[in-house]
Amino acid sequence: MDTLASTGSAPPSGTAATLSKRVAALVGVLSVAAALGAGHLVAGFLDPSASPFLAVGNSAIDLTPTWLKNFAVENFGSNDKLVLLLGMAVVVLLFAVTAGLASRRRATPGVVFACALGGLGILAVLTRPDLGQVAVLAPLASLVAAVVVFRGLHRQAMARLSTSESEDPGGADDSRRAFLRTSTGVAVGAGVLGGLGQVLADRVDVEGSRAAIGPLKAAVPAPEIPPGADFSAVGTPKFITSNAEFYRVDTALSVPRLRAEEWKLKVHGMVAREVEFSYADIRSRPLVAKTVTLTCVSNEVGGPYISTADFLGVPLRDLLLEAGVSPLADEVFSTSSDGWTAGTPLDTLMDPKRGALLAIGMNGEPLPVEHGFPARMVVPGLYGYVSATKWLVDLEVTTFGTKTFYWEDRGWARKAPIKTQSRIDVPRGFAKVPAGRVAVAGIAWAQNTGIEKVEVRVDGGPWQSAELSVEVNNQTWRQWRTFFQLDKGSHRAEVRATDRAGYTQVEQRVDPIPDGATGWHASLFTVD
Ligand SMILES: Nc1nc2c(c(=O)[nH]1)N[C@H]1C(S)=C(S)[C@@H](COP(=O)(O)O)O[C@H]1N2
Ligand SMILES: [Mo]
Repeated sequence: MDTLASTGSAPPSGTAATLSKRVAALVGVLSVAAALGAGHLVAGFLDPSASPFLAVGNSAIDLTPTWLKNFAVENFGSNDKLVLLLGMAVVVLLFAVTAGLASRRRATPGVVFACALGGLGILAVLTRPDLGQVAVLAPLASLVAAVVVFRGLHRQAMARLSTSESEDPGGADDSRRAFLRTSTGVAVGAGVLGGLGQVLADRVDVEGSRAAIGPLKAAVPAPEIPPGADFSAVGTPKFITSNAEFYRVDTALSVPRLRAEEWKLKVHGMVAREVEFSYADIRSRPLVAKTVTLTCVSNEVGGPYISTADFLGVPLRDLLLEAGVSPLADEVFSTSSDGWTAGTPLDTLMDPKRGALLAIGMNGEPLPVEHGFPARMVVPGLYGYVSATKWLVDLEVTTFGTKTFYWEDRGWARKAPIKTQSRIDVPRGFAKVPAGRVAVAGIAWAQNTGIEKVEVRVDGGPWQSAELSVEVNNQTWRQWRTFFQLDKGSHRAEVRATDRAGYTQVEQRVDPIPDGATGWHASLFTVD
């Protein structure tokens, strides 16, 4: 059966009709727009992350080689996802234009392109850990829309050509108008479908659920932050990072939307009995508040991925005790609603002094959506990628190596305690400061061990002990400041911290991968 548009609307014999580049490209672009719109609509019904564009983006994130991911995080920071989406949009646009240009005579190449793009979406959806089989309907809808629209528009464009070459000028106008009408219709339709899909995707009213929670009260409040806990007056961060300023690192292209009302946490695996907790179960327990500094393993020396908050929740230890963990187990494998995973040493979670939390509150509010609403893990002293699972839905008690977790699969260490580190916040690199007594200040951290001493030197001179801020607890950062009398010119300050275990930071720089950066932070600045 040959139903190709080009044969169905063959030009007058003798002339091989060829679409103009502009029209051909337009046919390609409109078909892809229709495909994205249709896929987004179907995904809106099924699962927003089944939208082919998002699914392909998420797969791209998971498949990105580690060096490229690090490059993206380093250079674009929290904008890395925006950059990815824009990059994908450009690639898709180029793809669409190419598909159109390849089909100036016959529709077949474009149909092949459409099938390839649809196939990519299907593959992406099928391999997402968080999507069921039905979700494949979304990229399937895209594929069908792409093929139907491409062939339809192509046929009309060809018809327009053949009539314009015929002797009937009225017919040429009619077919030009018809093509214009269809193109406009497709463009508007794609927008409407996509918009509807977005409305459907947003119908999970997560902000409503969050707002309905009301005040969360701590049975065991965190001690007040004492005066003198930070040196923000000279330019270090405030001791508590506001929720809006708290660093954010995750692989989620669209933030998971979970409602507290439907949320459940399952604890299973090597346990005496499987248990399941609802949000109401958790919040009706005595809630414990704790001030903790979270740190990302990807943080470069001097980097920004460190913040401190008051977290509120229940000890993970209690939940694990209720399930009854096997003495043979040594790992808790946690999974988020979007299929991200982490592996945490069981003994760390069972240590009452460590006080790891299933957190539902952050700085006096329910967890913000981007920080894991309704519930996440907070484990003092471990980098986030092995412990701080957001949008947590599943805890499996198991042994290390039985399954491998997200970043372990990508070359990062299986175990990752936070390394003792320090950072100079003032003077910032390349800052200009007035001559005289110059404040050098910043932060240091050695979660779960505590900071003993911070030393600073300028221009390779003698190390000078800095004044330390009032300690809040050993699971948070400690701030420091000191002063130097400096002449005009450029200067270089360096810092090194010593923790309570007696370890002093070494100068040698090591990259974040596989288990965290080391090295002294230095700041080059000018006095004038
Ligand atoms: N579901 C999920 N949880 C996650 C991640 C993620 O990608 N997905 N990233 C982890 C990493 S690497 C870090 S450093 C912390 C960051 O938590 P924050 O974004 O609240 O600062 O979350 C952890 N929890
Ligand atoms: Mo991280």
